[in-house]
Amino acid sequence: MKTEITKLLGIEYPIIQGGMAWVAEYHLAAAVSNAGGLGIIAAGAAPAEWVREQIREAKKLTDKPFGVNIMLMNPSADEIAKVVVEEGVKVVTTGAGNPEKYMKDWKEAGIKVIPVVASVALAKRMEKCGADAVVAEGTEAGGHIGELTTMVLVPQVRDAVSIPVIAAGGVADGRGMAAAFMLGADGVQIGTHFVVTKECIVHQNYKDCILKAKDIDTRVTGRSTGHPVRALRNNLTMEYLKKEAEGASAEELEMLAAGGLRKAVVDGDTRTGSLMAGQSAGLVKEECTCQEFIERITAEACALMGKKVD
Ligand code: TUI
Repeated sequence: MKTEITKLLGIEYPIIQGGMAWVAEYHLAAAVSNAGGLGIIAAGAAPAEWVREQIREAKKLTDKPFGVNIMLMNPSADEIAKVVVEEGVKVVTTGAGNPEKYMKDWKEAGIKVIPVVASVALAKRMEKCGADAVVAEGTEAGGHIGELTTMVLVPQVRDAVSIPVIAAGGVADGRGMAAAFMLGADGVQIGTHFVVTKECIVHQNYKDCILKAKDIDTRVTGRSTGHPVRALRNNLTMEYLKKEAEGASAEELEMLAAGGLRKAVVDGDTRTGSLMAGQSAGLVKEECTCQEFIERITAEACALMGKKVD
């Protein structure tokens, strides 16, 4: 299936994997790239040397292109920005901020830069400073989110920029993928469904929670601090929302959530861990390999669009 995104990145399917902190390590990234998508290692809040190690491990498992996601609130973002250049990473995606100050170095190194944006203004700014494409991520997504839905964000970003657009937030099957193309996207970024793939190393309890989730089972915490995060409803999100309603300070809220993602991913603590997931969790029905998932969703999308997979 050829689109501007498969051409830009030299991949087989226009599917990139979301840069999910703790979840998206080298096993998942290599599996997605080997299956013909673009796998991504998420730096999350990790130190730069961890990221370097992950890149080296991924290279042992795949000779296909893969990317690194840099979460710009990470205090080590400056160092990680250098590591991706030193290690010859082909693609960088960024989240939770504006990557403008790194752009010159990355472009000089020949890196394809794809910022994740949640607004038209940032998409335009990213095009102006040399981004190769943007991910337009709607509020249906998991983790740190913006306000606009995928349905309204993607076509407005499409109209505002000439570079390729990748739709994210709410895509978990062929219908969502086909819809993304109808909205003007050239590809999709998928997070939540990749959490339940066989190659993903998260604790089985986390996968089971996504598989069991219904349409209304996510909650958004952190609106009061300006850092909204979507995760599956559990003891942590309920406690957090209660404290927010009571007017708790940012420090108190931070203490409550500290280490939550690690607890969910590594320890399988589904009560007090942060089970970040998008609203598409309700569409995720079974664990499968990355290859099975990518082939299925592409075939479904092509059937809906009346296209043959080539
Ligand atoms: O970055 C994400 N999703 C994430 S990052 C993350 S790590 C984390 N862990 C614990 C607490 C909080 C975060 C989990 N999920 N998605 C991409 C994304 N970027 N969504 C929204 C944005 C965004 C928002 C505002 C990008 C830029 C922005 O403003 C930039 C500016 O300066 O104008």
